[in-house]
Amino acid sequence: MQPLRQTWPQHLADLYRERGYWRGETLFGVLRRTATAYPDNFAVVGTDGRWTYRELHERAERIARGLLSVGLTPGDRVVVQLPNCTAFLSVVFGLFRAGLIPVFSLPAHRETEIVHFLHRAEAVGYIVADRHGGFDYRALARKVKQEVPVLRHVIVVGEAEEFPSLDDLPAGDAPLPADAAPESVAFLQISGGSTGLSKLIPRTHDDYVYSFRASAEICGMTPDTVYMASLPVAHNFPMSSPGVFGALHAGARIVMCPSPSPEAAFAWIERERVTMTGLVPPLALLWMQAAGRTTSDISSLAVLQVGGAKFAPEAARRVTATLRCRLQQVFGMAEGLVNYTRLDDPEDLVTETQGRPISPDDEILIVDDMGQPVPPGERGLLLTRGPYTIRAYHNDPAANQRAFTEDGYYRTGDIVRMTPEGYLVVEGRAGDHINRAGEKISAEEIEDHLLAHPGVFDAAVVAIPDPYLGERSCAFVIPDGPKPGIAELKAFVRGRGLAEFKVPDQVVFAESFETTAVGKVSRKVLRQQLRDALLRRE
Ligand code: J2J
Repeated sequence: MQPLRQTWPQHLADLYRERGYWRGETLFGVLRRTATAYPDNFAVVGTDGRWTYRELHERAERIARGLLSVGLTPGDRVVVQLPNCTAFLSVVFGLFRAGLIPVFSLPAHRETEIVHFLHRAEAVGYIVADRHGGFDYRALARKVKQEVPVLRHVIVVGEAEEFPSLDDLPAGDAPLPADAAPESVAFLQISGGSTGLSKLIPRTHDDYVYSFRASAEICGMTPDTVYMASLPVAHNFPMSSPGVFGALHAGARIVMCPSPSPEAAFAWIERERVTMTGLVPPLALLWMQAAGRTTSDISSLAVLQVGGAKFAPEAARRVTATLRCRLQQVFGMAEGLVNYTRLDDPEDLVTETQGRPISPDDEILIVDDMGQPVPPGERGLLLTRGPYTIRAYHNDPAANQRAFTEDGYYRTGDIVRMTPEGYLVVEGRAGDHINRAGEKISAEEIEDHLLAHPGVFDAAVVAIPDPYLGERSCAFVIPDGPKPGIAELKAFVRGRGLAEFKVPDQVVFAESFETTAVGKVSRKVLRQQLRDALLRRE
């Protein structure tokens, strides 16, 4: 099995400890601490229950014992695919307590993605919900199990059918292992991925705990905060910026909202007196629209975070008037760096920038195509390194070569500029992915699926600006023989077992792709040309 590793140069690791960023606390240690400090406070509420900190802690320990007694062993990797529910936390903290390594996938992922995660992580376990959002995850688990024979343990939360169910795990009296080393990898997060399939991101206890502890401080979280996870909680934003983990650190209450639709979410806000939540820009627009005609009392909401994709300043300016709360912009990435506008920042900074980094030791470089720093205030590519930004992906030397500089900076692929106040403004992106309502889609991955269709000679997938989604995906297709139907092409991509958000929104047929005098143009240039031509026509 490929070892899990994430290493910073020794002198920096020493510095991060000396400055108090890395405090040697593990993820489970965070829950143990708050469960000791606030045993009777509610930790989490969702459609499947309401537990105090003491109960959550007990449940996590029970699950840890159960997982070890069915034969999982510390260090094993387990893909977790659960919707927003209280069990998400007991399962994930149970895994942490048992020294097992969660691999976080989203409810939208399907066979192709799950099989990829299982292979890449060499996972032997897969924990799923029974059903959610009209989809049966047990059926998915059956397919996946056939394709991945090394998958030994499928565990279902809810009605398990032929699988073992979470509730029926043996009580087990196996001793639980000692706490993990804080510098060890705690879990694998999934990258947005601009080339090919998603990469796996190893995050350590030390670095991740720092990122959400500092985030909780920046966002003023206290035991009185009621944080609602509106976006899928396995995503890095609602998990850690400051998200549910930040809320657990602060002893706050977590509301697991099963759907981000305004109707569902507003009802939860009223019922639980939610004070803070996070959204992607298209949802923020929907919520603003719905706020005028809702009968729910959402007056408890004090802070709305918006991130994952660029929030237009015009929309940002309307948040406070429509939702009667403060806006906080969040520009982050699962690889590490997270920027926030601060709660006491002047209006212009909050509406026009995407914030500044969490840490004084987040290093930011803005460079041109040659890797040279641009003059202050000019646009360039954002490179970063720091106390919670990874130095390497898991088991992917080619991606590591591309994504990190020799001196350890992560190439974010984002084009940004820095204001005189030191705040970042996201201006665009160099990488070829589509940021569809905060979901990142790799152009290359979808092109590969289209090329598998017998009626497709060539395909190029590009991002097209979209008033609602921010960006939508458009596939340019050169047919091989008679044109396939658009619906058929979409069904074909869907049939390859992909998350629905990856199915092209638009398909445009072309006779050929332009080539330059030199010969075949690069994919990158081609995608740019196609996008520009389409936008000129529209
Ligand atoms: C423009 N682009 C943004 C923003 C992310 C907090 C918040 C978001 C994520 C996330 C996260 C943006 N404006 N406000 O992990 O902890 C785009 C950038 C970035 C990429 C990362 C968190 N906020 N983006 O979105 O790993 O292109 O993380 O590099 O999914 O989203 O995507 P992801």
